[in-house]
Amino acid sequence: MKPWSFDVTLGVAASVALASGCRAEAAWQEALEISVTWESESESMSDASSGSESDTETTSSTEGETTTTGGPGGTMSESESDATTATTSTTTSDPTNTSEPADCGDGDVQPGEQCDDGNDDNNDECTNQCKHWMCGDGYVGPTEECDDGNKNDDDGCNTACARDRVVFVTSKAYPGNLSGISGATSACVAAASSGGLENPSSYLPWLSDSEMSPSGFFFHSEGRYVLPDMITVVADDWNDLADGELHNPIDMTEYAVLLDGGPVWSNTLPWGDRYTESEHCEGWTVNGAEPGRRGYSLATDEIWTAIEAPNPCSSYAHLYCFEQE
Ligand SMILES: [Ca+2]
Ligand SMILES: [Ca+2]
Ligand SMILES: [Ca+2]
Ligand SMILES: [Ca+2]
Repeated sequence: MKPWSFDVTLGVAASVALASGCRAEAAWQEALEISVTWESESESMSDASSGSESDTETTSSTEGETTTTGGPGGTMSESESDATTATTSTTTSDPTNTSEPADCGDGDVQPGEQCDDGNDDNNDECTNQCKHWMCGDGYVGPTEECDDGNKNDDDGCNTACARDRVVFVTSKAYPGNLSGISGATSACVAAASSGGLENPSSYLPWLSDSEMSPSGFFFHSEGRYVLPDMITVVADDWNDLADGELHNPIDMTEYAVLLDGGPVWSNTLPWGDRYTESEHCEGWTVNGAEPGRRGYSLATDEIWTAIEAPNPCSSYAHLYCFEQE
């Protein structure tokens, strides 16, 4: 660098040391160390710049260093230094420019990209930001039911990217002859359709016979189970539903009207397994004195699905209908 700069620095250091009036010796020592370091840096820079230059210029540079006051050598040295700096910065920025810049969407994975499928589809495994799909990114990925990009579990799309599903109790009551679980399914679908619910064909009845039970043939949702008002929460997810305690009773019909309490055919335990082997109105096909198990629509404990004693299949009861996938 410049001898005149060297002098100025020493001068400033000295002034500071004297003004402070303490530890002057240490300050001087520090100033000298700085100047020595600076000078050696200056020399190495000069060496580097002169390495590829002619002998004449090297001599000129040396002359500049030996001059302690400003002069042609100092000025020359400064201009050389600038040139070196300019060259250096150009040289260091060149590799960045020559390496391929990340171009999301070109189909090739470059540094800074997690993936690049080269398409405009945000709902596949690679988003248009060239990131792997994930729950919370605001795009509905391959196995996500929804993704609203927030941390709110109570807005219809939770942080597991699972949506709400509707459960209701039918407004109608039926005797035990439901034409089997398939007939009860038709009743649920018809009710959901009459109530104007979405996905009416996806509803299934909460019923067990000797062959099947909801724990086996129901979709086990990671999302909430809500009443048709889409507000009242019955359970946070399948596991919460199956733990024997509901947040709120399933007491709202497909028309989003509260049912003022009523029995509900089920023969099903809270966790979805069959309650008894035989008390299911013979597969929900008879309406005589045969026994059938029921629940009660205003209960939030296990009674919601499992009243202690059976009732004759000639009696009338409602159905719980659950939206599936
Ligand atoms: Ca790319
Ligand atoms: Ca994509
Ligand atoms: Ca997502
Ligand atoms: Ca949410």
